[in-house]
Amino acid sequence: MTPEAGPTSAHPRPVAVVTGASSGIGAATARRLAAEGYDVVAAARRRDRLDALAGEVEHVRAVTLDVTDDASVAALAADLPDVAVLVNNAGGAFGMDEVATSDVEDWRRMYDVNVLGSVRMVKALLPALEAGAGGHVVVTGSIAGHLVYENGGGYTAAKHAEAALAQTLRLELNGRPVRVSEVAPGMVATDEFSLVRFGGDQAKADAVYAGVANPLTADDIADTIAFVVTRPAHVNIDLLVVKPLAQAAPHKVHRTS
Ligand code: 8X3
Repeated sequence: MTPEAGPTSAHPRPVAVVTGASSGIGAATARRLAAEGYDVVAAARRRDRLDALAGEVEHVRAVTLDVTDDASVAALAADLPDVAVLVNNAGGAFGMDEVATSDVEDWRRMYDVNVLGSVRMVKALLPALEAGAGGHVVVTGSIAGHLVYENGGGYTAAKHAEAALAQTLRLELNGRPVRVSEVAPGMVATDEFSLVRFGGDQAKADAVYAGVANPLTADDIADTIAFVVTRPAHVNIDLLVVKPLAQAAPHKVHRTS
């Protein structure tokens, strides 16, 4: 399932599907997996961004996908009979509020895109992941899936559920040729994660990373995902938690100013 030699007509590139590939970690992962020898299906809602990525990077193709829509997921799966890697990366945080004042709709949206989006993709692609040489499901989780923090209830709950999904899937697929891994990043400075979380408030988004010498980048996480999927087929990395040196815990971040 890992590209071991250059692709030939007898050994075409294995397919990697990356959701949420229009920006941030997803886009970086699409680029990196193409460089690692995969034929990458870069999937997301924003087709213009995907087309730009596919136009720029060889072996990346754009597919419009909304992971919250059953029909959209089914349409993607219909064209993919053999998939080596599925990176369930689509997701995000909406809102930063105490439970008492939080918006239930934010909780619902976070559960839908982070958790149910991954469930839909796994259900739809499992036959393709079991085809050929077998496959690998990677969940882009978060430290928020393993710890909680004030004002993060809806997001930490969704990310805990994603971690539970990965663990459950690993149990249920035992004995079948599909690896299951979770990569759980801490603070990653991307263009959109915090901006979306704070509803477009750039000042609040910038404050998340203020004074932090070197937050992780999307490429750091793409590098980690590439490492996980390029291990030999019998090696299953269950979980990798990745934080910048400056971050000891979600709430314990060294800032120089
Ligand atoms: C992003 C990390 O600390 O904002 O998943 O929850 S955190």
